[in-house]
Amino acid sequence: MFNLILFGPPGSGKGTQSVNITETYKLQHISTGDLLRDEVSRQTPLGVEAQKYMDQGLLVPDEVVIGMISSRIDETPSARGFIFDGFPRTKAQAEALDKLLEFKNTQIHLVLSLEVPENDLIQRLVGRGITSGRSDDNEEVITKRIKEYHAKTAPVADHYQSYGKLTQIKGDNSIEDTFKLLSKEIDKYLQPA
Ligand code: B4P
Repeated sequence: MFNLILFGPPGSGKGTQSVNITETYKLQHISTGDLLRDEVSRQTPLGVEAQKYMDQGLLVPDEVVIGMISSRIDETPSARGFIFDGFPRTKAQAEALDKLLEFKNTQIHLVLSLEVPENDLIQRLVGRGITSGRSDDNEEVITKRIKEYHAKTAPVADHYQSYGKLTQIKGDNSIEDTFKLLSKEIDKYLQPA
């Protein structure tokens, strides 16, 4: 089993690149953003709770997200591996994920961190907001999301750096060129399926 975290600030391209990686390497894709938006659209009790945070550009509480991840991993016990997209986003989530995987006799093998200048992030997300209708893609909320990233999510990189698992990837090239850089790193562990 090979487990990968795709890491980076809002709009760095985690979701975009996860699609390519999932197809090429046949990994199971787990996006907490997608899972939460699905709960919101179905207006489940979890979704109603999560929406209050997401609409303000804040992170959803750790216990909500960790529970969701745990059941998703259990759904596909025979997976070739997982790609975690947008998770973990806090040090508490990272520690919970490490424990969860240890319990399943596996671990995170690689963390690829997409590096994109802040101006590009804002431009991309404002652009996405025009077409996606996402309530968190307007300039005021985007600024809050980036602030939340620096305060709570950036320390996750240090956590994996301390285990020698973090590799930084230049993320402001085209989608295709960024994918090539990511693939070069993944190929060291796993061949395309
Ligand atoms: P997410 O859904 O994870 O999304 P994101 O950070 O906004 O974007 P991503 O990095 O995936 O960018 P994308 O590829 O779409 O989070 C949304 C919210 O959910 C959070 O704010 C939080 O409230 C909540 N949440 C999620 N996970 C959580 C967790 N673990 N704990 C607590 N709360 C959580 O790309 C963005 C745009 O850029 C797209 O339009 C794309 O087309 C474009 N783009 C991508 N790559 C490009 C490139 N190379 N060049 C030009 N444009 C590019």
